[in-house]
Amino acid sequence: MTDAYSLKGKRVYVAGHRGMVGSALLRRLASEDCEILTVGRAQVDLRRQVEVEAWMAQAKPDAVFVPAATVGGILANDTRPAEFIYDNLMIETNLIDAAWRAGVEKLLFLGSSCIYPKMASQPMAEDALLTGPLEPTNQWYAIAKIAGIKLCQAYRRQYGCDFISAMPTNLYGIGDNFDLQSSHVLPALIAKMHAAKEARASNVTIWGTGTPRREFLYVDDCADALVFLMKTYSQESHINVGVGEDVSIYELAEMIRRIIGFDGDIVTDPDKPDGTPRKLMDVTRLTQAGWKATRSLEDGIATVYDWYCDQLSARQA
Ligand code: GFB
Repeated sequence: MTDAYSLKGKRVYVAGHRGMVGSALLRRLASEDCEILTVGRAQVDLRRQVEVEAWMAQAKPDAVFVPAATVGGILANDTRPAEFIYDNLMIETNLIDAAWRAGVEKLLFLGSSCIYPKMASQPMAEDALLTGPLEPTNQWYAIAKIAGIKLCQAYRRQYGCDFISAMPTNLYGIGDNFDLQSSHVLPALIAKMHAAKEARASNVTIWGTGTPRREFLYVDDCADALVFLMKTYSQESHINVGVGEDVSIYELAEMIRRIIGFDGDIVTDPDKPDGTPRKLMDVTRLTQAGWKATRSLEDGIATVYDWYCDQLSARQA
């Protein structure tokens, strides 16, 4: 941790403000004394260099958060590799280069825990990067996110830009994607169990063996960590953002079943991919810097479930 960077009076651009993380950043930044800048996809497609360059040159932000990305769960990653590699490489390259050209003072790039090797020793510390082969289902996304880290490092070295990277663990929260084909496991299991409860079904099927372990961070905790890092972190190495605790997918399913009040069985489907066996973050550096997550997984799931039910009711009204 080095020099403090103040957001006071700054023009802060959140790229990807309609996404789950971007929306949480807007909520968190509302309590900072700064001017928040956003631009919609209809006006600027972040995959198009000319559009990003023109907007950045005219908007002249002081600080930039880059949560913008094409994201999805294991099946989406596995079946749409071109989108995951192309969109993410373009989005981050355009934003980072345009930020340098526009004289942005500080930029925070957001990656993912899937940058680490499939069989990385656990918990995964920052220096596990590029020490082994990636998980095949999400290598496309991982390669793009690794390139993002390297872009920040390269612009820091060659041009002296204060560009940093944060690697969050699996995120969840309000505003998540609940589409069963493209979502991550947590919203998928909420949607499946809720539907099963409504239909009085006897069981719910979860993909894979249920044995992989995942760590889950509530998105508003993540946004708080990102603002903390924007203000306090200024190093070439990326930094992990997580809680440092994980659960098996089966345990997650049991927790969601209990919170939703579904009393049927949980059935596994080993024909579906498990992905990485375990992705536990080593959050020593973040903890030592003075940041810790506050929301428990149970509490977070209950909050998301309430929000999900409200959305369903609003749609039916
Ligand atoms: O959340 P998820 O899709 O992504 O899956 P990853 C996590 C685990 O949950 C896998 C299992 O072992 C899945 O097989 N799972 C069980 C399910 N039931 C379901 C279900 O109904 N839907 C889904 N989606 N999974 C992603 C990467 O990996 O995580 C991305 O592909 C990114 O690139 C993201 O890094 C954070 O944790 O396996």
